[in-house]
Amino acid sequence: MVNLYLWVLMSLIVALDPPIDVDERKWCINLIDEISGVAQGLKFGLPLIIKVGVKGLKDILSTVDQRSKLLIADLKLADIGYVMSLIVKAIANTGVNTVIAHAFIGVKGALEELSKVCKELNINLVLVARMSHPGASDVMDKVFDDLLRIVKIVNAWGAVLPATRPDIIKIGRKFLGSSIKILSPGVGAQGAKPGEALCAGADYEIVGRLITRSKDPLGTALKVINEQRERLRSCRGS
Ligand code: BMP
Repeated sequence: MVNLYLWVLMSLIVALDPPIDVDERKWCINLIDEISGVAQGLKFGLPLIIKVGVKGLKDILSTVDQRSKLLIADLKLADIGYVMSLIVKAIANTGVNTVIAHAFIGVKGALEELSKVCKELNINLVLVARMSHPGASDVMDKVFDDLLRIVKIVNAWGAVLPATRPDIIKIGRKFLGSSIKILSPGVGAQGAKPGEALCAGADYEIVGRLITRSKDPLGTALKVINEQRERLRSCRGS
């Protein structure tokens, strides 16, 4: 088996969603400085991007020294293809290499166009197929097969599936095969334990508040990695 430790080291994505009452630029740069050595990816969402803008995001990303990392703009795009393409083009020169859009908007006139633009810009496209909060069952569960089908038709680089529902990750992995990455949020603050999503077939676990709101973000990130490794060891054997 591939070295479990190395594999786990490549599985943590930290979600940087600054609280409302901080200097978000400083907050992000300090956290990146502290944890980026142990995180394979950093996810920047709308709470940050709305506040600092595209230029601010570019400044923040210029402090990340390893370009091999996943630098994700979590835009949760859900619009017509023309508008989503404008948004991705506007953010492309910040240094992000991955964007997130919703699968439910469908292919024609929307995701097919977005996917083409992402390919031209060398940006990974990740589609949300099922969210991590309890209310995702109101609609998303009813159309989950369709959402997975869309991820496959678009040939997205990755899919978001919930760490809070390992059963759903297992179904997603079976349907999507091994070439589409699975990114799983919901670890820590939303209740999933580190490693549970990896055991169910995810490639990455997205962790936000558990790490970013901790008094010791690096120590907590290392604990998460350790717990991921322990859980993987017991679910897969080492
Ligand atoms: P936290 O670990 O603090 O709960 O953060 C989870 C992150 O993952 C947030 O940035 C959120 O936007 C994102 N996310 C989620 O929680 N559930 C989803 O289904 C999709 C997400 O992108």
